[in-house]
Amino acid sequence: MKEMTLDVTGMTCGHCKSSVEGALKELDGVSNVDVNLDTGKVDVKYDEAKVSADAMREAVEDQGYDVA
Ligand SMILES: [Cu+2]
Repeated sequence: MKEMTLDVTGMTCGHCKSSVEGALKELDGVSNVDVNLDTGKVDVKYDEAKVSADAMREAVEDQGYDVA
């Protein structure tokens, strides 16, 4: 299990938070998502054998947010 932090911009409210959380949790291999709205930091625990950092980035971008 690996951990990484995504820097997400454009999240402003609880709805944004749940969109991002939901999109990441839907990915096979992602086991935990922790979104901090104030900082835009999204901590993700994931299985690197099942999901790549790029796939997670894309999932967030598909929701309309930017990942640094
Ligand atoms: Cu929002």
